[in-house]
Amino acid sequence: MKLVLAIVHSDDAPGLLDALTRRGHRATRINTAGGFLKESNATILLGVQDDLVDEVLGVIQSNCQTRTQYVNPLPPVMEPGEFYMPYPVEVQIGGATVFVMDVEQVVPL
Ligand code: 2BA
Repeated sequence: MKLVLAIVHSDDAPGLLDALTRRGHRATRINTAGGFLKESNATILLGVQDDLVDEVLGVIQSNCQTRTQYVNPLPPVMEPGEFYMPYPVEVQIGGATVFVMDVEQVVPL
């Protein structure tokens, strides 16, 4: 068994969970936030049989869009008299960031 951990955009999470559960996959959503943008995202956890991992990855891929966002970078450390003109930087977010890990044991207590 594998643990699939997918970090997705909050707007994509409800549709993704519907698509996964419709196909009989079990999933848990945790509301999380990105370390860089500090914006809400969602982390979806799935315990998946090895032969179903590719199917799950396909469902994630078809339900999660890539987005472009502009952020203002943190200003650099300035010396007195120096001038800094901030300008927005484009970042590409997701589809999804997915980690697939081996599961040693599942213990339903
Ligand atoms: P954030 O950390 O808020 O990052 C949002 C997007 O900002 C990233 O999109 C990436 O395009 C950009 N970005 C992140 N760190 C950057 C940096 N140091 N310099 C320049 N640009 C940077 P994604 O790569 O698609 O990541 C989306 C979200 O997935 C991330 O939100 C974070 O919550 C999670 N994530 C991505 N890679 C991760 C990793 N290796 N470990 C843990 N979480 C990760």
